[in-house]
Amino acid sequence: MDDMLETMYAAPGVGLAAPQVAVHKRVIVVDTAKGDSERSPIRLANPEIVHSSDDVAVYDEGCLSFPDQYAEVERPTKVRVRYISYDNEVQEIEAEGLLSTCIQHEMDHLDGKLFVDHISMLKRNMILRKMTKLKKSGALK
Ligand code: GNR
Ligand code: NI
Repeated sequence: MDDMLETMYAAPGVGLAAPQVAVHKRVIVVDTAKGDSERSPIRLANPEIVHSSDDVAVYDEGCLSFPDQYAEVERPTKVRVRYISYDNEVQEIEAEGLLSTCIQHEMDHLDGKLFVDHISMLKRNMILRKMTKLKKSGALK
């Protein structure tokens, strides 16, 4: 799990899900602390959303799985998430803002979903075409 944190900080990213690094576990890590302030990672195993707000917020999301591609994604503003903590305790966290967006984005990865699954087909195809081009040009693996 600490390898996941290092990968996330190195990226750099504000979140990482185990499947992104070929680990087949329902584990995500997030750290939405800004800039060079102290690291404040949260490690969540088996995260479950126990409540989502009815109101939604739009965030310009990126993903390590789609380098340099961004799109506005609408998600519930607040979520209450139950998870197993690093010390094996059942815990709940109430998240809003970037943390909320990030946890929902990472939880999607656990189910093989990506942020492009939340946007219009037109925008998704634009991003997928750009990715194909980048791959052909050899800029990406
Ligand atoms: O680093 C990341 N930034 C980000 C910005 C807005 C919404 C979601 C994210 S998560 C992303 C890292 C990543 O792709 N994790 O899966
Ligand atoms: Ni991602």
